[in-house]
Amino acid sequence: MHIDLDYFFAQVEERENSSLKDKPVVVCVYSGRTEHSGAVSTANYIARKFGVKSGMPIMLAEKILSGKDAVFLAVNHELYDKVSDKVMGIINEFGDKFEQVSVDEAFIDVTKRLAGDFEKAEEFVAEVKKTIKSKERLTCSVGVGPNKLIAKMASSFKKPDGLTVVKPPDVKKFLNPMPVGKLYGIGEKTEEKMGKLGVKTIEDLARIEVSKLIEIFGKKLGTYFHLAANGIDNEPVQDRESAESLSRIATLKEDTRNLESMIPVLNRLSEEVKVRLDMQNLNCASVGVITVMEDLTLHSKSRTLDSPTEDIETIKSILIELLEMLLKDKTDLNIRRLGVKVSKLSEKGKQKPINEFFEVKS
Ligand code: DCP
Ligand code: CA
Ligand code: CA
Repeated sequence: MHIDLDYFFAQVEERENSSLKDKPVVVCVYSGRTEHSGAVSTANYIARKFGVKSGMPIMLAEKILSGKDAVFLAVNHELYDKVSDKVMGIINEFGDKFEQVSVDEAFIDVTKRLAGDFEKAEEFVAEVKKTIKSKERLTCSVGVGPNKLIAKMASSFKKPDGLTVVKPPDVKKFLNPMPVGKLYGIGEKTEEKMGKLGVKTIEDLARIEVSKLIEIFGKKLGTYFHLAANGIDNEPVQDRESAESLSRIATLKEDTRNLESMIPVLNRLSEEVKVRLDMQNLNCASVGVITVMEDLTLHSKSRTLDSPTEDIETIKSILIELLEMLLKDKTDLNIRRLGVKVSKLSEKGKQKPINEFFEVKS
């Protein structure tokens, strides 16, 4: 099952402020160069109806929505991260296995829970949606399929507040008519290249010999395209975030060098990170403090521990020490944003860090 929250940043803003309801809402990343420069992060479905899209210049969105009583807001990542954590906690409860893939989406493996019976999916999803709606007042779109690829494509099939169940015998019927650009992993450029080969739909792609695809796209991609177009995907739902680190960052009320005033912020961020560690049954062997100074330069300090810890008090006291050291190193600048990062993550009870595989051996 793949769950993706609808127009996430904008939906959270609507939830926080009921006066936004029924108006076009555009969430923006302002670059600061001029008052209107920057890009659209996302927009609610009312704004989308007029043609506003993620990534579009803010000025263009303003033009499209002029006279439409639209509301433009700056992104508030701290809020979205907090809401995301809550929703992910809920989703986690519904899965045999849980894998968060971005701020607003996750896979859960529900094979055991539903005893492999697709007939049970609809009712189960209704329960998931109802819980997210009642606890967090948000809607999401859900896809159910025999593997991650199909579930992911199914969740974007019907939005917002959608549900699409693709049973194993229907996989081909689901994929075949779609434009090849809808296949997960195929971007505009690849779609164009495929178009030139006469491949327009996923069915066209599925019919091409794998050897020919390998010739054109190389072994890894060629094989992937062949399998994906045929609905085959054997990637398991990874029972934790595949992240190598977890971090949280906050903007201080005012720029400061006062350690005492930053300690409560450090403590709060540590607790947020700790929730994430617990959710995934992880501990950490490295703790770090991150700072963004008033001149927007980034400075950090971290410490590797002798043995992994999950103890919040240990983490908090190390962070205070690190911040003190950092302040001594950088004597001239005020701190604007403060963050906490834990890494060298490992599953509790196991010794190996999960990122060991990726580490460059010297
Ligand atoms: N996002 C962004 N810039 C982009 C795409 C996305 O800042 N180019 C942010 C804002 C989105 C969030 O990530 O709210 C999640 O991205 P999605 O692609 O899932 O898009 P939405 O949730 O906004 O909309 P949808 O209802 O289509 O899922
Ligand atoms: Ca989304
Ligand atoms: Ca998403």
